[in-house]
Amino acid sequence: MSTPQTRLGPRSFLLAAGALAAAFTAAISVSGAAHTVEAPQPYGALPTERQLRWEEMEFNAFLHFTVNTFTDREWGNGDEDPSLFNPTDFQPDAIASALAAAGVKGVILTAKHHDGFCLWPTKTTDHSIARSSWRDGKGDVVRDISEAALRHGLAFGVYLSPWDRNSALYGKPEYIQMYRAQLRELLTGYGPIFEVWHDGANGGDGYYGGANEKRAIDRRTYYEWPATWNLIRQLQPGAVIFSDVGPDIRWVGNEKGMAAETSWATYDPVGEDGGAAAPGYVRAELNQTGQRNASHWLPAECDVSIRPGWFWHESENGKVKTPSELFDLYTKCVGRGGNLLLNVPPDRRGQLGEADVRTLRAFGALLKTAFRKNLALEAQFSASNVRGGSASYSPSKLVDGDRYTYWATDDDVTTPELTVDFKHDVTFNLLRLRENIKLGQRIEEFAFDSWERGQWREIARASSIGACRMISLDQPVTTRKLRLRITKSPVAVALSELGVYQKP
Ligand code: FUL
Repeated sequence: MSTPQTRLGPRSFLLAAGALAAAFTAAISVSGAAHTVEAPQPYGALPTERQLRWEEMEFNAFLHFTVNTFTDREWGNGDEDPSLFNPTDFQPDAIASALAAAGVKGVILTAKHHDGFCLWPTKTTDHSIARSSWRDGKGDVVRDISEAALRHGLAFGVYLSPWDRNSALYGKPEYIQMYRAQLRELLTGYGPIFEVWHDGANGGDGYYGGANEKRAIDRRTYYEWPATWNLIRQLQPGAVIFSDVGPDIRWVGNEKGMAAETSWATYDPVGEDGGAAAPGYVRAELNQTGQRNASHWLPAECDVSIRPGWFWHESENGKVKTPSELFDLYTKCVGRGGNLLLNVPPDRRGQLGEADVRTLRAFGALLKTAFRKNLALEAQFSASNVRGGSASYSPSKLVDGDRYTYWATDDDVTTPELTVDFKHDVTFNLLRLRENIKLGQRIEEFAFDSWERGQWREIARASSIGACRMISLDQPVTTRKLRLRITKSPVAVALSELGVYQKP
């Protein structure tokens, strides 16, 4: 008896081969399709979820407001009479609305500055708003600002100065308990907190409950920071913690509102003596640049005031920064991978000054106009390499408005080029790039060229990219074609945005 196989004639074989071929073609098109090309491996230190949310904010505001507003000082001594705090016409909604108009995403209030005066009715000390004449001691500025922020779509954060020049306990272990109790009140009583801010000014002269002396503390050990940060994690797991050394966000190392030209998001802070670092005890010059290939994702926040001082002073009413000065800072901070924290101090009425509000509104309008139209949206891209030839990693991802979809190259292609053909002449003076930072900070150097008189001319060259890199050109460029060259990267690229803009 013959077996079934031996009964197959030549015609059946052809049919089978055809079916096999069809199956094979299907397999090819599946493997060429989006999901089967493996994503690049992440590189180096990576941001946490809470850091990603913070990176997406880019621009936040600071409100410095306390007894100093009424004494015309920058640092109160701690012996101020609480009744001094008495805003005549506090308007939290007007403040929040002016900040929102500027494009701010979150607002951080000085709940307590170095003078120790608490802007909420704390149970930890009677040096607070409860003893002020304002609203017969029944007011709560933390509550009012946090609620106004919510109404205007802004996230809310708190600044709680570790240094307290009022407290008799400062310098003793008991003060740390008091500081943590204050944090507990702030982090449990006022809704979600997006950022907790610890400044680095620590110890020195003060009132200290009447002792009027100098109290030095060891900035590395006194505050037992890790335990305090754990408490914050427990109470507000979504909040990022800012200080000179993180653990989530690092101070940029200056108060000018700008990061260094090359500023890495990765950083391992170094103490003044070259050993362990702590808030108030760090090599600030390194904070400006971060470090390539450090072991922590620790992006920079650039704090700066819209006026010379952090608090409101009548004498500085004519010294408010202009919208174009703010735009310049924005490109040197947000455009170097940092977040801008712009301080706008309320005055003795409890409102922002007229000039400050004008600047905020004009700056917001300037931002909107500058980024209204990405000229690359209608351009045609051609890349020297696309990962696995897959549509999932095509350069079209650079203009889809999503920070986490990206143009990627094959693993062995680390210096690709991308040509952007606008199909007609366009004029621009501002370029923006983003990496998909979920895969780390990858690219080390890149350059842009414009097509002029039949050849490429280099118009910019820079280094770190990360969450955002802006290139502001001194002269506008008019061209039909732009080329991006990645000139140094240890691994395949994962770029998520290319923006080409004409700022007015
Ligand atoms: C510093 C403080 O000493 C200033 O008064 C201000 O609050 C600034 C933002 O942080 O450490």
